[in-house]
Amino acid sequence: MQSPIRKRLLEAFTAAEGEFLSGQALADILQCSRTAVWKHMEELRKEGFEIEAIRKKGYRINKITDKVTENEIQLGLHTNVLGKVIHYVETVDSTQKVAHQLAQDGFPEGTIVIAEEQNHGRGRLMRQWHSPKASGIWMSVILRPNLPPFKAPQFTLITAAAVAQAIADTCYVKPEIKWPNDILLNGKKVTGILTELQAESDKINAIIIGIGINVNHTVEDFPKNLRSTATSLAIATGKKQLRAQIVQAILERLEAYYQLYIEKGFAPLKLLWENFEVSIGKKIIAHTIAGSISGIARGISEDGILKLEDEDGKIHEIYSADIEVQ
Ligand code: BT5
Repeated sequence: MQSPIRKRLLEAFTAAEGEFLSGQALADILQCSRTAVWKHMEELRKEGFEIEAIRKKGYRINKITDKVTENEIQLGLHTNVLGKVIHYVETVDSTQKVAHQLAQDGFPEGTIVIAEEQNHGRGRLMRQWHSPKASGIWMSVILRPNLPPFKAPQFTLITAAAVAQAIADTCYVKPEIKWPNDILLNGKKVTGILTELQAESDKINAIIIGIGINVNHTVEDFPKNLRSTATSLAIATGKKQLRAQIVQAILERLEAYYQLYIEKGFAPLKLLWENFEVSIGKKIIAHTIAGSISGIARGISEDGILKLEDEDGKIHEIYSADIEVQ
């Protein structure tokens, strides 16, 4: 984990919004010597940050590399809770697994786990999630809402709306959400969301939200069986994207949407989600564990449950399924 002094240093540069900070000002903020400040700046330089150091003006951090370390994410992150504790690992089996452990160990709300690579990234129903090195965002977020467990599925939709908006803001494309947990670009999956729970019968202890985004993959980076259904932000936009910047945008959006949800309930979030949704009003097949039902998607309830009208006009409430839009 990052040292508290490093954290304060990056917070100071975030607050400076690209302006120079003098060695003395930094020494005062961090309560250390100017030599110690210089040492910290050198360490950041070694990690790949571009540091400008000008006599009488001080330091400025100009550029970030395309890594998703604590430092990269923290520099320029404007949140109060989400991402205040960042657990970065190069390689991991699944960030979900690590986040579950941290949640059990009492790590606070807003803690994130992020990895360059996952060996056993997972989707729903223990499906595999392809998570190769350095090309995607493989992240889990711990939230601790004071709510009953049946509200948890709403968090998939809140997260989908936040991630879709963050992608739109950083990559200038309009993603589409397919209920409940897919985000698509040009009809192909760019993001999957996995919401898991630690709860007692009437109370959530922690929600672990897994977010997987294909960022800089080329078509060849996907295994053959995914090439016709998966895409990346780089493929869709024609250029490489900075992962840390997207992570920051997601954390900022998710924090704002989460706060809105706690204050006003699901209704405003439903509207934000519907901005990006593509299957409502269309003929769909819902593949559930109990079998498949086809009909027209009539929308979602105030609790985030999909309403599907079959040929006889009967409305089915779908809690979890894979949706095929026809
Ligand atoms: C999901 O499941 O879409 C949820 C994916 C969540 C992944 C994140 S990464 C960070 C965190 N740590 C984890 O271990 N997981 C979370 P589902 O709707 O079940 O979709 C899984 C299906 O998507 C697979 O069966 C494949 O068909 C397909 N798939 C696998 N990897 C993919 C990828 N990288 N891009 C697009 N589709 C993929």
